[in-house]
Amino acid sequence: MKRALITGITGQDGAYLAKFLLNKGYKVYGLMARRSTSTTWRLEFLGIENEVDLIEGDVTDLSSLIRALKISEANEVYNLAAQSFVGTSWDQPILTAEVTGVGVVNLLEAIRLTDPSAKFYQASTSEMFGLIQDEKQSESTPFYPRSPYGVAKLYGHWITINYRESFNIHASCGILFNHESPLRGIEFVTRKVTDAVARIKLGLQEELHLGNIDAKRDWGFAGDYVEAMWLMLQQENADDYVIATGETTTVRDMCKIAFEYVDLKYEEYVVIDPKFYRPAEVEVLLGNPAKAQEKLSWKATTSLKQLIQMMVEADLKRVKKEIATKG
Ligand code: NAP
Ligand code: F7E
Repeated sequence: MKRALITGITGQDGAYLAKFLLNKGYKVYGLMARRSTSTTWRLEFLGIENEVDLIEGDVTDLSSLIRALKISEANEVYNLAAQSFVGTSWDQPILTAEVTGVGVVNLLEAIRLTDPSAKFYQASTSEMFGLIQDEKQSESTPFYPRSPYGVAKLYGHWITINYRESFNIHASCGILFNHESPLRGIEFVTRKVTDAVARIKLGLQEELHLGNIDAKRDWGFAGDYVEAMWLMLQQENADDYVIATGETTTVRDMCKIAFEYVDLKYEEYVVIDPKFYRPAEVEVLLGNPAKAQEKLSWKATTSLKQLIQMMVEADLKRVKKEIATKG
């Protein structure tokens, strides 16, 4: 039986990846940071909270990573842990550097010290392209990060490549473009919109305050993207891959899809609020996933419309439940 260790197992991707690996017959371990309240709601949503082994630890604490690797004896290590919200990275740049950047080298060092034959996946990001240097971003596009988060991820990206080249560790980076789901954190724009659509439709909210709705993103479904992570670690040689849909849409048009699904017009509810503008914006992202398609036979299969509808449906269900519970 193959054994996997997932850092960030309580996050959106961690939960979907855990479910995916369990379905493949893996023994799944998850590194879980200690918080004062429970963080397992996503694992519960997917019905796998009792099927994974959770090990307490933090990517900023090398000793906890060594302990987690020793307990799990993992053949595959997926590093998904991060301070992943771009907006917060300007308010907590040092924490972001320590968790999202230095956390990566901590885990790579822990692998070197325990079992260097373990395969490693690093969650790199399209945020590293930032101020884009090619119209369609691929593995050869130069990076130009625009946020402390993007800068921290760039360190994680290059240190992963460096450990592959220096120590022959099977370490791959997935440069994933935005991917969403009903398990997306509420602060990210898609989920903020689908939650608001549900609340407005059910009479609990009147307006939706947003920032730059002209920004464009290449949005896919997280459930599709975790398969690409696994595929990377099944290759004979480690490498880096862009994972994207190859289509880009404005926040405005994404809103339109969400509101229209419940027969509402976004123009009547969206209020532009400067509070949500960022000190430096990534205006447009559009990925070229040709390499992943050719080498991994991977392709995104969920359209943005299907994704947003799935998210609105899930939020309608949640909000109805909330109303019923409150009486
Ligand atoms: P997420 O929902 O924000 O999950 C982040 C996870 O990291 C959570 O489980 C969180 O634990 C954990 N974490 C935070 N600080 C930690 C620490 N110091 N030690 C250990 N664990 C810690 O993110 P996601 O959307 O699933 O994304 C997964 C990874 O892919 C992240 O690295 C993200 O930066 C990257 N990525 C995401 C996207 C995207 O569009 N979703 C695109 C490209 C790359 P708590 O639950 O306790 O907070
Ligand atoms: O913003 C604009 C905002 O926060 C998308 C993370 O998973 O993907 C994610 O980062 C766009 C930006 O995601 C609001 O300015 C407008 O242009 O949903 P987001 P992100 O910043 O693209 C990358 C690939 C990651 O790696 C990250 O971890 O939407 N926008 N108005 C808004 N964004 C938010 N959050 N809230 C607004 O009110």
